[in-house]
Amino acid sequence: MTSDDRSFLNWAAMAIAVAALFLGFFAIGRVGAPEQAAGSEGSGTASVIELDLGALKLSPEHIMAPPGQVTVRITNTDAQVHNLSIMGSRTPDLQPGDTVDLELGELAVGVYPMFCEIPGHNEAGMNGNLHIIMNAEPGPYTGSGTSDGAVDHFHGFDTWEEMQTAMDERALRFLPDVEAKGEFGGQPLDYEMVDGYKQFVVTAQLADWEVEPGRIVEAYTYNGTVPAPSIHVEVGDMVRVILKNELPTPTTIHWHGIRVPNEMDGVPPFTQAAVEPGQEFVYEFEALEPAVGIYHSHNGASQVLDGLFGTMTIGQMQTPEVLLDQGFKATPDQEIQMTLNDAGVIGLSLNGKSFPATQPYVGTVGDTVMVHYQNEGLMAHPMHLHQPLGWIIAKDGKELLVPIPGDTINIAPGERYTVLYKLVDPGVWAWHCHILTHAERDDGMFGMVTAFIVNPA
Ligand SMILES: [Cu+2]
Repeated sequence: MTSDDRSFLNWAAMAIAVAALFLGFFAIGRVGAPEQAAGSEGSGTASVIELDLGALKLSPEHIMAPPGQVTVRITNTDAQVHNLSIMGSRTPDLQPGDTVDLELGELAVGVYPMFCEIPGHNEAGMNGNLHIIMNAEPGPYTGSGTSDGAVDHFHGFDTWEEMQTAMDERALRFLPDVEAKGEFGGQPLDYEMVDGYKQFVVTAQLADWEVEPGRIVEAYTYNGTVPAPSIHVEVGDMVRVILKNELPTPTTIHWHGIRVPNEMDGVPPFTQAAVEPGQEFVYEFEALEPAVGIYHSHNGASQVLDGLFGTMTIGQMQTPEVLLDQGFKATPDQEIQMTLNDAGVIGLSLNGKSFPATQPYVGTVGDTVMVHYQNEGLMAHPMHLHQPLGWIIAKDGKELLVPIPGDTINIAPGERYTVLYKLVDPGVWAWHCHILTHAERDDGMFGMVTAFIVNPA
């Protein structure tokens, strides 16, 4: 069901074509490419900016600094606990009166969202942006890097040519840079047959995870990857999952969207005690019904957001008859799990990777592609694949009585949507969240963006 072989063969041919396509899309009006467009390298500037966490509000909401080393000095001036997340770096939870320095490392020109991760606080407006602007004075953002409040058409670049060059260069890192993407998570997890059970071993462990080239975070993982390895079984299988906890904190596994006995549901302290560091817990259940599910920690939101999530599917979803009549194949040419996240150390990401490190997908005109979207983040994300029309065939693993068309499909936290796409036209088709600030910054595409490369038949 994978297209690994074909996609591998296609790479050499496609890389050049893709580079040409992206250039074609973005190069209009491009003039000489100034070296300094990316901004930060070797600038040697170090900035410290002060920021207060007030009552569900950042003060100031927008701050700025020049490219280089950036530290934000954060004080909780409110009466309740807050924290702050920027670019996947996060403060600990700050008690009233606490001050902490959040070191962000070397930042290039761009706009970086920042928000409090305490549930509900971001939604209540506790967010803002860090603007990295050429020659800016560290401090509150004044709109242009100057103090006159003028509109910043070039987003901190001196000219539109420099801005466009930075955007193009960022986009072009996507495909030519396949080598730099590092490991992808979500690979199939092998099992052993033991006593009539399909027995899987899942080790909860800290691991360095490269979210995008050069941005390596200390993630909470199952078996070292984000997402965790994917578990697949058939209806009627007896399933045993041995959870080994090598984390510094207690954890559990909850089988989201999967029918299990109550004592296997992974919710401490109701159904089990939390599995302490160094301990094991054995989950056993019969796979009673088809499912498109998730397995994740149920012991603290941050464990999930920081990477403790993976997919678990039971059985095989069928192409509905009504879509066979429209040229969809009964058996999809490939099946893709696409897990969304937007917080924790992982941040805005598709399958644990942020553009340009996201995995490109490759197919051929005429292919039928089945995609299972799952959302493990804190916000809803309307996922949009350019060009092919998608048909939603299942919601939360249950087949719809009538498929619904959708080129943009909003997926709330915890939801799963199964969508069939028919690849109809060749090209490089962008595939991204349509909350535009989840997909593009002032210096180009980032976060929840990938592409489907469709080769001619
Ligand atoms: Cu989004």
